Amino acid sequence: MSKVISSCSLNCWDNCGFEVTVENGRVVKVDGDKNHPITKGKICGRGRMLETRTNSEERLLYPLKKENGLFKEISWEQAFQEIAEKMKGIKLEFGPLAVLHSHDYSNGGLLKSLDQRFFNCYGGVTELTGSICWGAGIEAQRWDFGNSWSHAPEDIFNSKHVVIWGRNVVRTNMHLYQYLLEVKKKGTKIIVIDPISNATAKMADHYVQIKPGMDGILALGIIKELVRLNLEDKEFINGYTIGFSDLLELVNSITFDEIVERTNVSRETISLLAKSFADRPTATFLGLGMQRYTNGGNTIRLINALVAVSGNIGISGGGSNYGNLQVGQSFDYGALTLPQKKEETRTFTMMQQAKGILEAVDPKIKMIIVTCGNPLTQVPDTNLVKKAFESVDTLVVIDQFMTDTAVLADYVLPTTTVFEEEDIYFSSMYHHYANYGPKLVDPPGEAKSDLWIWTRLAELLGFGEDFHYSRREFLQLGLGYLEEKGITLEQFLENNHVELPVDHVPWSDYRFTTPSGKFEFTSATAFEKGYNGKLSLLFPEESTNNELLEKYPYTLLTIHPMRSNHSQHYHLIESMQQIKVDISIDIARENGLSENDSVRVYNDRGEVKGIVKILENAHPTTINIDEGQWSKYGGSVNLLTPDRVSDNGLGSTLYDCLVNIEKI
Ligand SMILES: Nc1nc2c(c(=O)[nH]1)N[C@H]1C(S)=C(S)[C@@H](COP(=O)(O)OP(=O)(O)OC[C@H]3O[C@@H](n4cnc5c(=O)[nH]c(N)nc54)[C@H](O)[C@@H]3O)O[C@H]1N2
Ligand SMILES: Nc1nc2c(c(=O)[nH]1)N[C@H]1C(S)=C(S)[C@@H](COP(=O)(O)OP(=O)(O)OC[C@H]3O[C@@H](n4cnc5c(=O)[nH]c(N)nc54)[C@H](O)[C@@H]3O)O[C@H]1N2
Ligand code: SF4
Ligand SMILES: [Mo]
Repeated sequence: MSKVISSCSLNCWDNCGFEVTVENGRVVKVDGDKNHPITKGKICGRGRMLETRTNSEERLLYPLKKENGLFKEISWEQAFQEIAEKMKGIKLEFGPLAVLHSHDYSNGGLLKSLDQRFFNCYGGVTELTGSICWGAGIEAQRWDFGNSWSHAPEDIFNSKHVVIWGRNVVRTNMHLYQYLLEVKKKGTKIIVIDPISNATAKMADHYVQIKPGMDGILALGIIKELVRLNLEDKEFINGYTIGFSDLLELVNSITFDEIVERTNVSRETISLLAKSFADRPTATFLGLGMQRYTNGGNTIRLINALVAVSGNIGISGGGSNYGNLQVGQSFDYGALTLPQKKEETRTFTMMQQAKGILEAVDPKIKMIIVTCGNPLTQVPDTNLVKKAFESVDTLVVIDQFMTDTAVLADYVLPTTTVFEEEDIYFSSMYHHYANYGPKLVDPPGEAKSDLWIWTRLAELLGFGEDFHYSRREFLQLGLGYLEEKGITLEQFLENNHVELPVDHVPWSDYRFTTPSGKFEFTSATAFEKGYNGKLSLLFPEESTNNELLEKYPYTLLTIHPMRSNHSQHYHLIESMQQIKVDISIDIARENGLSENDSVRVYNDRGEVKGIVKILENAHPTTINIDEGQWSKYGGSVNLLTPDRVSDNGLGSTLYDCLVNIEKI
């Protein structure tokens, strides 16, 4: 028996260090690495269950080919010959863009990006842009600051106030929760802004219940109050920003009464929030909740504007903390993915990949290859996604399990889990430590790593030399400029985790990477992209549409499940294999519903059925169904969600979704 330090691979804020027990060539237990500086030995059930995922009887063990509607096992040799043959033919007849690479980011390994190397060397396929996850917010940060960078986790000890805005910390970011518990003890005031009084709200000093999608209007209200009280940071505004007069114009275009009506947040609370922001330093931790609306980009920008006006940018204990892209930006993706090899490009947005597939001409999509993603469950408007993925000649899915997407495939290729391959893991969401994960056990059956699959296919397609590197050589390529800063692969092997050289307090020199070099209330980048660049009054699309509201009066949130990472754990936890429909007390009363009643939730896009759970304290119009459910257990909730893109073009509008409910 041995205990080895490794890493979580799941797409999560926390990127935990693991201590994995291996016995007789088998992973038997996953615990936390007590020496990890941020995650300190604590991990969640999803991480622990990577043991169950690895040892599961349901793992895919052999390459599969669908014939007459049934899967049959084939050899790797046959799978590669047939797939390579098709890829050659498609390239010759239609060009490489007739292949679509559909993916998400379910594994945080550095070498997972080698799929892009493969597709670039093939000639450049149709790729996905934007992000269902956080695209609207990332684009907002780029417009305002020039980049999306966060403060180091420990900087929270310098904050007088901490605002958790649309982030479900207890569920999704457990180590931030640990920090909240610590700073609360020493007197830091914690504010949670969320339509649902979640577990984080319960420990907060103030819980602010907001109408879904109205956070930008609330931020504007707080700015209005700061200005009224003469509490804005004039030095920062005058010295280091542009566009403040545009913002003031917007502030003056709306009354406090209208703000209260739109947000359902009281005038007193707006005043309290203004005073908390002015009593610096105040740290704002933005989640992804309020940017998954049609107005999501503008919402995040208005919150940034509030953080700027209150003088909380570039100071220790402050910040508008969203994604921490400086983590991923530390690595040399160019060296790994070889973008210069691309001969042609075409992009679909991640949200509207289904429309992209169905509407593509010149060339049409002939083949889709899916890696690190499960679009049939995770991408909005499932019925349309299904139609699109069924419409192509060849669908290849690389996965560990027979997911809803894999079920539709013509070829399913079985791949490894985190403990069966060596990699370096990081998350560009929160802290800036990257973890080394060694290969601990052999994969079951004939499952092979994604890299092995790309390498064999590359050989058959004539660019094998681009893959003639060992994993360690690839890791070294990815470390790129880090080696110049003294960070080497050897350090990862010796220390298990390495601190990346990033700013702990971003923008402390007030030199922003925007076109003007200043914080931009009015964005030149946006203007260059064809938007007007000004902050504006924007509202969610569906919940402000009166005609739609008559048919579908409730807002459906589809937040992340506690015990599963998206779709990755449902099939392993029996108690999760039923849809739970969380409803506000008001909706229960209006519809005569009680706990455990069976209900149907529906709109024009689809319906799902589930069992009622009544939320103790939620905005009166709110329903929630956790995302990620498999179709065999009644999912996916994306049967109901819209595929509209966010206002800045790159995010999703998953929570901008009206539904109705009825007892069945
Ligand atoms: N347990 C678990 N943890 C995870 C994941 C998982 O699947 N399971 N996934 C990981 C990934 S990929 C991501 S992106 C992160 C996401 O982590 P979070 O940012 O926490 O994302 P959500 O689950 O969408 O929850 C967001 C919160 O926003 C609230 N919300 C919804 N609409 C609004 C609104 O209009 N205004 C405000 N103020 N709040 C709103 C919801 O009620 C919820 O409390 O979690 C990561 N961690
Ligand atoms: N309604 C609704 N939909 C959502 C969300 C929401 O809040 N509400 N959240 C969105 C967000 S934030 C995100 S990030 C996405 C996540 O969407 P996805 O990333 O598609 O979801 P996952 O279920 O995490 O993983 C997808 C698949 O990757 C496989 N996989 C894991 N590791 C590997 C690997 O190493 N190689 C390969 N080839 N496959 C692997 C898993 O087995 C799984 O089947 O979902 C989005 N969809
Ligand atoms: S899922 Fe997140 S919190 Fe859980 S072990 Fe993995 S990185 Fe840590
Ligand atoms: Mo995500």
